[in-house]
Amino acid sequence: MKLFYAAGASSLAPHILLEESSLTYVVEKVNLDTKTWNEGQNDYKLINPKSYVPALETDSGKIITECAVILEYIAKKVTTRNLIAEYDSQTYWQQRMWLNYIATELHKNFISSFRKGNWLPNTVNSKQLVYERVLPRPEFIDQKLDRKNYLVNNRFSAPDAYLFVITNWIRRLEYGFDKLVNLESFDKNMRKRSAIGRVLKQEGKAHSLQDESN
Ligand SMILES: N[C@@H](CCC(=O)N[C@@H](CS)C(=O)NCC(=O)O)C(=O)O
Repeated sequence: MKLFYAAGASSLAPHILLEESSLTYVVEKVNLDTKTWNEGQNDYKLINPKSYVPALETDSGKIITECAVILEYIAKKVTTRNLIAEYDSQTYWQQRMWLNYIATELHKNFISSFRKGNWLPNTVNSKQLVYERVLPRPEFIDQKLDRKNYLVNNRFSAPDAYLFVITNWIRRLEYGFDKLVNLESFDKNMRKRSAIGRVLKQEGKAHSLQDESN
């Protein structure tokens, strides 16, 4: 499998899940400014015409996009790790609800309406606006976590990898975890996982959020 990613973007979630699994995979870094990959030689829109990451090329050559769908695809490929439960079990639907909630209520709400493309906010004003729009959702998750380390049945599964993207963004945007103590300990706990340490090291520095309004 081949994962198309950008450092620190939502593609971090499938990258983590691949590293947690025993699956063989490679990663391809996408330049989201030029929409190219392979050191600027290949047109990324030929991989994903929606022009954002993540995209996954499967072993049979299919291209799958949309973060939550890619996570489910990877999780289902691994039979030994319980990364997603059996279809139609109560646990499966809980996991599906979290994946959808994170995709629609958190991931997209973090996007700044003042920046071109799907970018995180980068000005004082847009950061504040996004904070007000987003905060009720992390507060809801914080209550649900209630001192547990993981979202479902207190064991690591696909939605946790996605939630980590969000806590990583809360850090990156310097919002702080004042009202989000359970999410802060979730974030700390996830950082202790060796797979996550390896992925963060491999991806390196995330795209700059330098304030362009100055
Ligand atoms: N609906 C997509 C959204 C993906 C998305 O927003 N990707 C961002 C990074 S987190 C991106 O590639 N933005 C660059 C752009 O749109 O130019 C999904 O769930 O995968």
